Amino acid sequence: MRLSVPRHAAAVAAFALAGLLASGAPTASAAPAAPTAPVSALAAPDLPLANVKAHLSQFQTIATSNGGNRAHGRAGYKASLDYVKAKLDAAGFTTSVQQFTSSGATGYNLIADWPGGDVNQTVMAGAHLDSVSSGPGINDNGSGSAAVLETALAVSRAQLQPAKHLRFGWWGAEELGLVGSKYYVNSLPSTERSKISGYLNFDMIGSSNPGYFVYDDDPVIEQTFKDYFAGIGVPTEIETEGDGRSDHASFKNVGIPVGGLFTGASRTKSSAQAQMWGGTAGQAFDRCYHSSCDTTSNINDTALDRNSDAIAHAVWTLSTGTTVPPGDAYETTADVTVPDAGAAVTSTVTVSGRSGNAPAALKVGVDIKHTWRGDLVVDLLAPDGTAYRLKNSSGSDSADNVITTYTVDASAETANGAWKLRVQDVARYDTGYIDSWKLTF
Ligand code: DTR
Ligand code: ZN
Ligand code: ZN
Ligand code: CA
Repeated sequence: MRLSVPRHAAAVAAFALAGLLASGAPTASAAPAAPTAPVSALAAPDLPLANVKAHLSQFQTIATSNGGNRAHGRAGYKASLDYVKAKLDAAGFTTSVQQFTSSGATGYNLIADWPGGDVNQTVMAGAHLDSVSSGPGINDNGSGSAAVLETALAVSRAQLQPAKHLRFGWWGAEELGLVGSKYYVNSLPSTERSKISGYLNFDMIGSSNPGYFVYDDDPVIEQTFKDYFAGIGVPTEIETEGDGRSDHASFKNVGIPVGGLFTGASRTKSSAQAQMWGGTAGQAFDRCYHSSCDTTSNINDTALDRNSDAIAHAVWTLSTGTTVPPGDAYETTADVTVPDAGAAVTSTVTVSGRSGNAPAALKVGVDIKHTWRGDLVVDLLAPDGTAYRLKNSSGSDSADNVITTYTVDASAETANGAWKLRVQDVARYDTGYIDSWKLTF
């Protein structure tokens, strides 16, 4: 825990000493010079699962406070939109609320534009924000709404300046028949529609018995998602029931390239799928689909985490025009606790199927949740044990978390093998854990 009073001199002295020792931490004799550590704008960040879940908690609270749902025409929907809009306004987006009428009630779409980029090539990502009237709609579709929101916030945190213009949308009244997204598309002059180079849709991406489905629509968008999941070693299937079943249909119907992700609804998981993905065969992917039990307890964290990161990957890749060649990202999202002022811990990513050595610009994306990050020393260990210092301790760096991408000259190392991230907390009173980390070749 952070001291309630400023660190006293003795502790500061001890800390500084520890810090100095740590900066000389034993590394392999062949340890090359510490790599530069620029933050790369090209590799998408790992979206913190905790942030996505915090949005879901807000949606749950809103539903609980408004008759148990977030449905079109009910107070819970507008409260959900106001929450999302406030986050985006604070993050520097240009937001607008579009009103429409459906079934005698006023509906709302929320559109958020990230300033900059070529508006003639607009990459759009969206999700429907409404639930059915019978429940809070946390998976359907708080999950998609929260992941798209966190992706937008990550764009702001990174101050991303992609070549293409980025736009995000949260749709009303999808459950009444794609009403909000249809209204948005039909209200766009054809000259504006032609500027949307692709629309990415996310509707149910955290199902409790998840499958990993990729829409089989635009091939470039589809491949971008497939590459991401291949890179983290997760097999995917083509979404076969998706046509017309969610908001991407509104865009597809006017000729805009579309794609998206889905973790399944009321259909049951087959034995083969359970073999592939885990979970329970013969049970629905989401047994609370359109039910009152679609609450924050109805979410599979791993599915939500992976799909959130896949969304960030696709938004970064499709808007910056850079693509990481297929299968070049290797990641782990397993949390590893870092003991306070204790021994170093490691988290392993196994690389296989590659040939030759690692690149001279190996990207090491880290997401370490830790208060007073100055306590931390971080190293990359190559398969042969060679250590590359990524971060030294620094008594004065009191900010929280290490969420960044380092670039390492790993050209002296063979690519295949078990790579490790080693983290040591060298000062007392603050604690944390490795949330995830990723190697991109
Ligand atoms: N219609 C969506 C859920 C849904 C069912 N099948 C698919 C396929 C692809 C995306 C979404 C869906 C809803 O109830 O919101
Ligand atoms: Zn639904
Ligand atoms: Zn839905
Ligand atoms: Ca994570």
